[in-house]
Amino acid sequence: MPPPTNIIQNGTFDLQGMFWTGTDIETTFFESSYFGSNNTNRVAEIDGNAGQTTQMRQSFTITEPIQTELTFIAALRTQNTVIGQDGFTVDIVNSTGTVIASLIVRPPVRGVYETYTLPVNFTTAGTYTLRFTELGPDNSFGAIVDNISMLVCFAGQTLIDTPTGPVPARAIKAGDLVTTEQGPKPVRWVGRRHVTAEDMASNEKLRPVKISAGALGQGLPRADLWVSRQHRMLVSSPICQRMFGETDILVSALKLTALPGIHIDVYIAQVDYIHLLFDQHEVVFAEGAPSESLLLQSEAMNALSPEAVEEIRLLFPELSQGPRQDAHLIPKGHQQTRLADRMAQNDRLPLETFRRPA
Ligand SMILES: [Ca+2]
Ligand SMILES: [Ca+2]
Ligand SMILES: [Ca+2]
Repeated sequence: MPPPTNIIQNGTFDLQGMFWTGTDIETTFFESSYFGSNNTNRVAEIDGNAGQTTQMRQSFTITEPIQTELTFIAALRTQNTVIGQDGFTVDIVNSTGTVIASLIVRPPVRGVYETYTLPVNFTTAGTYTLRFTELGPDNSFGAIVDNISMLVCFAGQTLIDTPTGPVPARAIKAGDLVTTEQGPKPVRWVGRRHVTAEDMASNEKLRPVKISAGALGQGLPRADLWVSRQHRMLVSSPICQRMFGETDILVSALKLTALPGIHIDVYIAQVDYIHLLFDQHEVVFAEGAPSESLLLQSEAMNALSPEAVEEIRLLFPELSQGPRQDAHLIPKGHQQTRLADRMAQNDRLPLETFRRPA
C-alpha cells in the first residue's frame, strides 16, 4: 500500500484555476488582495463578481469503497463581507447527481483562516465531483478558500507478480494469469472484503498485520504489505529444516509478529482484503514476498464475508470439499510460535534461504 495521496489537484491554486471548472471562478489573485497583507499565496474567492453565483468544481475517480475526509482552510475577506452570511456550500456529488456529503461554511472571522473538515464515505467506486457554491450577499466580496485536500490510500494497490509484471491486487480478475511458485496459473475467483474502522473496532481479529518493507529478508516485501492475520507467509530458513525437516514452510502472519518490522496495525483506518483463488493452493508473490493464495476450509475464510464464502461454495463446489493439498507444510500453531521465537532470538530472517523459482 502506497502512502496516502491527495486526490484533489491544484487545491492550493498555485496553478491558478487549472483543474477547476464552473462559473465565475476567481483564482488569479494573491492573499494580499483580500487580506491587505503582503502575502503572495494564491487563493480562490468564492464570490468573484456581483450578479453571478460562483461555483467551483473538480471531478475525481474513486477506485474502491473508501472513507476519508475533505479538508481546506477558509476565511472572509477583510472588507465588505457579512459575518454569518458570506460563505459557501461544499458538496461531494456522485455521478447521478446525488449529494453524498455536504457542509455549509460561513467563516466567523475576517482575514484569519480556520480549518474545515468534511468526512466522506465513498461506498462505491466511481466518478465524483467536489463542488463549492457561493452563499450570502452576491456583491463580489466573499470567502477565501485554500489548501483543499482529500487524502486517500487504496489498500488494493498491493502489487502481485504476474507473467506481465506486477499488477495491483484489486485489478486482478478471474481468468488472469498470476505468477506462482509452480509458474503462471489462472485465477479462478477473486474474493474481496472491505473492512472499516468500525468493523475493526468491533472485531480485533479483522485488524491486519503490517509487514514492513524488507522485514522478511532479501529486500522483501518490496513495499509495506498488509495481510489478514491468518494469511500464511512462506518461511525459508535453516531453522525450519532443523525443526520440521523441510526448508520451506508456511506460517501465519500473526505468528510472525514476534519478529521486528512485523506487527498488528492498530492505526490503519481501513483495509481491503483481497484473496486469489486458484485450482490448487499456491504460493504467489505479494510485493515480491512469497505468500499463500486463499485456502478454502481455512481461517482465511474468516476474512471473507458470509456472502463471499457462499459464492465460493456455489461457484466451486469441488474446491470446498475433499482433502486439500497444501502448497507447503503448515506446522501446528504452537510449532509456528516456537519457530518465530527461535528466529527472533537468533536474529534470523524468515526468507534467509529463499530462492525464487526461475
Ligand atoms: Ca494557495
Ligand atoms: Ca457572486
Ligand atoms: Ca459575497
